Amino acid sequence: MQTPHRHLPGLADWGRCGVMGIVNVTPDSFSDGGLWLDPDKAIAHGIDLVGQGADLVDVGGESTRPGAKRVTEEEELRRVVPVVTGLAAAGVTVSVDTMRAAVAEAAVAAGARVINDVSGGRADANMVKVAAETGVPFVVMHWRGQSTEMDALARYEDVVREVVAEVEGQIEAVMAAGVRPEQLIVDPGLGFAKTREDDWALLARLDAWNRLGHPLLVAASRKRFLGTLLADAAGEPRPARERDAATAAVSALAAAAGAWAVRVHEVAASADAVRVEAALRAARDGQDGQDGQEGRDER
Ligand code: PMM
Repeated sequence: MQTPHRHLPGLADWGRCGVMGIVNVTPDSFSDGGLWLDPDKAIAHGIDLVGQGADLVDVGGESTRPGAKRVTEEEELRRVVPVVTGLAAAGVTVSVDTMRAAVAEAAVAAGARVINDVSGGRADANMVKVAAETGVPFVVMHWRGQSTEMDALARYEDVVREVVAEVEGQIEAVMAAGVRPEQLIVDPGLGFAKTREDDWALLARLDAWNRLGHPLLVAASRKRFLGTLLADAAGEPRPARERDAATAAVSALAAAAGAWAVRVHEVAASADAVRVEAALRAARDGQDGQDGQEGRDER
């Protein structure tokens, strides 16, 4: 089991797997597109997620669902910055979900404390510089290409080995450009250039990330591999918003595998799940300690 390295610059140590609540300020995200386009609604939703147990809130202004077209930088800035500003002013720990350096930079200036780049610095050549200069935690997710092409890029011989190795290579690249190792968070990128089988294989082997020694973020929430798993008798995938119980189950399992945080749309159930896992972990550790004590008494 991974012992998560939880000390990321500028972030609290939650003492358990964290919960990152999602606020997509987009018209077209696959499960919540259009719900939070209005900045006031988005801010209220982010605050609500914290009330439900989120440790931080991930604000994104561009959908990355398979096939999605890119928005312009101006539009992304217009969506993201007021929401980051409002949430940060309310005391919320904010992460910005963007592939654009200018958006990341503006969001950090507005109070964001994490840059969550699904391309891990590959989509925009200036991103790594912004990550290095701001010094905030930086998510390096496994990514092979933009949403319009990613389904065609899901070709692997050994998905776990290749995904970990590709992220490792990207970590070396971002560190060579000045990002410090303690800033880095890794993420398998479930659903990004992955088949359903690939997603399950990656989830089954979260321990494979231990070797890299960076905190692990797991973002399974409402993704299509869960929809397919829970398909009805006619084979119709379960609708996205009815995948939250399955998402919470993944949250408990990811926490047990030592994940640093899970990224979810519906926070309450995952917040409970990670607390259950933390209690089990503490009981197990306590038990271990007691066993040791008994052993000493016997001697
Ligand atoms: N997935 C989505 C968006 N952002 N960020 C990280 N770090 N990892 C992910 O897997 C990830 C992400 C797509 O889901 P959404 O459209 O529901 O936000």
